[in-house]
Formats: sequence, structure tokens, C-alpha cells
Amino acid sequence: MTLKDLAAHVAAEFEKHFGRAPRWIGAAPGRVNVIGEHTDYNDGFVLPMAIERYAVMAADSASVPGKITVHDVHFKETATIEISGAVTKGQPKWSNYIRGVLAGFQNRGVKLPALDIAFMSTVPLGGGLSSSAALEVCTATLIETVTGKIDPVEKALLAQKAEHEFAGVPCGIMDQFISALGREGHLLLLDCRTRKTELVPMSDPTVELLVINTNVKHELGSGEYAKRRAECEEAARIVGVHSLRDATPEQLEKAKGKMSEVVYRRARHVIGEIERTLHAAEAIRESNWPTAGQLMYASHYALRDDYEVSCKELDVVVEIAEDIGYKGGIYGCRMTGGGFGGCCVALVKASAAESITKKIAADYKAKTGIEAAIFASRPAAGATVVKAG
Ligand code: GAF
Repeated sequence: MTLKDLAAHVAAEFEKHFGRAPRWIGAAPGRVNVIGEHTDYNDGFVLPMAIERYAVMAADSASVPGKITVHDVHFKETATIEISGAVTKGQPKWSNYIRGVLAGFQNRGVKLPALDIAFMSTVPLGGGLSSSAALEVCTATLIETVTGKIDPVEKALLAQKAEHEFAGVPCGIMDQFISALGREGHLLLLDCRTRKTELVPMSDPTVELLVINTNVKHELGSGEYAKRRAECEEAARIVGVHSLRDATPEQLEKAKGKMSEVVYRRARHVIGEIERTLHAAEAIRESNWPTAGQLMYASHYALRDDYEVSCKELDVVVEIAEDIGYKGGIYGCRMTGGGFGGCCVALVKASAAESITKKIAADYKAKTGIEAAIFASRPAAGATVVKAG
């Protein structure tokens, strides 16, 4: 569904539920990370793009003061959020992403208006495509449309804080940044230390990115993510650098004897991945797809073997991609996002995208018994005000 169609649908659902037309509509996309995994919280580089899957909110002022009411169009569930005091965590669980953002605006001194909101998202849940960042950035986009614009970087940071404090996931800055700052036709090379961004054009019509959802739910709250972060911090401390961004492979080798084998492998992934990300950005700038593809495979192997955040189903998808190979139109493939399930991303020849989709779907089903969901996406725009009131 295009953003225009989705916004029209959510507006119609708002009208059905609340009995009048919405005054404001805001949207924010999910993302797929092309390369640069588990580097953001190590001050490294990431190279994600926004995808044509969005969280959308349609809203109007509410007649009852002191409350924001959010109606989830898809799950037919309504959250009522008290805003007369400080916004707190509450039920239903999904409302915490929204609550966290509302609390962030309150902390900036914004007096929240009472609102009725209809909400829907086409970002697959638990697919590692940042459905939560899309919801957070969408909420922030709606609130700023009503109460006054904020800087997009501030907005991304506010959304990240919501994820930390209200969802309990100590994520880096990648997901909220790409959702807030993505640009159509471009990847975003983000330096997570300086927060400097560079838009890397990706509009060559001969290539496409396929997102392959293993339909194995990915869950970052389980503690493995926080564990990886702690292991990286330990490695940096032992090497004697502020973060792994500052460590060279030589420094790591020198310090190898002072750390556990696991911590060493975690650091080896991160240091290699930061290098691969810069290299891939360069390859993509030059439309050197074979090199970009090889770097994607290398990223997957390191995430699988050193960082240990892959899973059997993600590995199966990458193996199928390798079997299809360059001759069959695949340049590269890797798991994307936090891991432990979720999606792979494959860089493919556009002319072969359809046959590749069919082949991956059939082979994945045969090997795992699970139906994969596969779609192509062009790099989409970041957060959008669809209706400004
Ligand atoms: C998740 C996190 F939210 C991101 O910040 C990032 O660390 C990613 O996992 C791994 O690259 O999506």
C-alpha cells in the first residue's frame, strides 16, 4: 500500500471510529539496514534506508481534556493515556512507545494537547524492520505537527530515549535516525559518533533490495542485545579505547590474551563491520554492486560466527541466496537488524527479482516448513507530515 493510500485508509478509519474527519496526519517509515550491524552503539557507521512500510497516525483535538486516546485500527484496541500529569508507562504494552515519546515532549516543556488518534502500521511486527522506531517517530511527527516543529535530530534522540526508558531496550541511534531523516532514493550513511549524515544515492534501476522476512519473531528485549553491548564495552576497556570505533584490528590482536574468547570475537565483528560499512558506502556510490554484495555476505558471516546474533532460518536464507549466486542475479545477502530472527536483505539484479523471490520462497519453505514474506522496496522518505492541519 502506498503512503497516500494508507493515509487515506487511516483517515477513513478515524472518521468511522471518532465520527469526524482528522485534522492532522503524520507518518514515519520502518527501515532495512543494508550494512553496519551492531555498530551504532559502538560509535561506528551504519548504512540503512527507509522502506515503503509506514506507521501512520490521523488525529484531531479531543473534546475531553487531559487524555490522548489512540485507536489501533488493525488490532481494534484502544489506549487511553492520561496527560494531565507526567505521562507514565501503562497498558496496552504497545502504548508505551507512544507514552515514551509523549513524556519526551513533556520533558521539553511542551504542554500536550488532548487528542483523538487513529493509528495503523504496515511495518511487520517483530520482523527487525524497526516497527517500534516507526511508531515512536510517527508519534513525534504528529505531536510536533500539532505543537510546533522540532529539529529532526532532536526528534530521533527523543524517540530513542522513549525506547530506552519506556520499552526497556538499550538500542543505538540507527533506527530512529533513519525513520526521522531518510530520503527517497537514498541510503543514509550515519556516523553514530558525530551524528553526521551523508545521503548515498541508490537509484540505479538495474538493482533492487529484497527484504526476506523469515517469519521467525525477533525480540530484543530478551537480554541478548544488552549482553552484546556490555561485551563490546568490556572489549573497549581492555583494549584501552573509548569505544570500539577507536580500535584497530592490530590493537585487538595485541589485547587478545587479556580477554575471553567470546569478547574477542564480539570486538572482531564490530571492528570489521565498521570498516565494511565504509567500504560498502564507497562501492554503492560507484554502483559497484558485486563489491557491495560481497561485503554483505562477509557481514552475515561475522554476525553468525563472531557476534552470534543470527539464527538457523536467517542462515538458511543466506545459504539459498549463495546457491542462486551471482549468475542467478544475487550480489549479496545478509541478516539485517538486531538479529535472533526477523529479516534478511538481498541485493539483486532488478531483472531477476521476480524469479529470485519465487525461488527463495520455495526453497525456504522446503527447508524450514515456514512461509517467508518477501518484498522489494525502493529507499523511501523519512517521517512525513501528510496533513498539516
Ligand atoms: C536494533 C537496535 F535498535 C539498533 O540500534 C541497532 O543496534 C541494531 O539493532 C543492530 O544493528 O535494531
